[in-house]
Amino acid sequence: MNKKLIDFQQHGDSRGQLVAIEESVDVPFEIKRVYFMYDTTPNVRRGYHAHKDLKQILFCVHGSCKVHLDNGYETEEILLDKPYEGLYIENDIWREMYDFSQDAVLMVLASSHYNEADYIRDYDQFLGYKGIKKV
Ligand code: T46
Repeated sequence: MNKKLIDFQQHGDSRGQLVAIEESVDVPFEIKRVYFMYDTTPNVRRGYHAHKDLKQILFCVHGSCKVHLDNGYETEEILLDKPYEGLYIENDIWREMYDFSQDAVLMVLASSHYNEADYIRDYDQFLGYKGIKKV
């Protein structure tokens, strides 16, 4: 699976924690976009798509959520519950986000501007795009 969990440095002292993220230093791409989601409806599942050309790092900066990843051959469930931990995902991975805690804030750093044409929102198309035959 083309993904990595990255622990970013925490600059903690008696006042609390601070995490700094610098483009091309801590993050292996140019940061073109930042978005975040919060107030997620209970039991909601989001995502249900893959990207053709996008690198992203997902942080649950508050609360927790899970991410289902699927590269067409194998799946993984990742728990994000630490504000300093980032889930780096590259192209061609189907993702779904779920089990959001009520207070969850999921923040994403992305390597490109928003482009709907980069999304593959149909699972069978995703398998076809990857050249995987359905059994
Ligand atoms: C991803 C996962 C982790 C914008 O206008 N600009 C943006 O940058 C984004 C991300 C979304 N939108 C609009 C498009 C939709 O009308 O916001 C609405 C919700 O987006 P979407 O249904 O794609 O959200 P999720 O949570 O299913 O997926 C998002 C990202 O879209 C996606 O790239 O990898 O989070």
